[in-house]
Amino acid sequence: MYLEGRVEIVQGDITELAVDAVVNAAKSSLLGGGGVDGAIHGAAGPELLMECRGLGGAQTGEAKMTRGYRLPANHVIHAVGPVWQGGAAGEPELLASCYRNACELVERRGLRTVAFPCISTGIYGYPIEPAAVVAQSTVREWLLGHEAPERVIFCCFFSNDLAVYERIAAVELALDP
Ligand code: AR6
Repeated sequence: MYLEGRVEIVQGDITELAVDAVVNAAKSSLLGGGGVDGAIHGAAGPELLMECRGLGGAQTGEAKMTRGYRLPANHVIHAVGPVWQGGAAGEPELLASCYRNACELVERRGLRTVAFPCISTGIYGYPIEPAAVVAQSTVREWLLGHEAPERVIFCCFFSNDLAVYERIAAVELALDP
């Protein structure tokens, strides 16, 4: 934990977290897929897809919110991460936009807690280390300027991802005011 307990890193299945919003690593159509997207749709039930059909998709870096249906989380924020193309195609900025836009939705909708998966680091191929740096530095910068979210959980599915996140968190902790 760092930033006075506002940032927490856990290992687990994001579909089990009882938070105000879980973030989904979606594709542009916002109509479901594999990975965490498939897990979230599977756990939320078919009503989630019905609501997603009305969203009209999203651009890479954008985020849109739905209800959480059968998830313990009240809402799902569908964020579209970039496909990794080597790192020189604007991927870091697009990935940072996902985290910022999700935090902005949390703030605008008056929510308090949000959990993020490691967006883009599965099927979209973004290497975990640079993705974790973008995730944590972007969220830190947002939290320093805003009261919401009160708490951000980074939910790592794999133990290797957790180890990378913890290592980067140690650097972030050293930056605490
Ligand atoms: N809880 C937490 N994290 C998970 C879970 C889970 N239940 N399942 C997987 N992850 P990915 P992307 C982690 O591939 O790379 C979909 O088809 C996984 O280990 O889900 O952004 C979409 O529709 C990895 O760390 O998303 C898009 O087409 C992270 O979630 C595309 O995949 C993200 O991996 C998006 O690819």
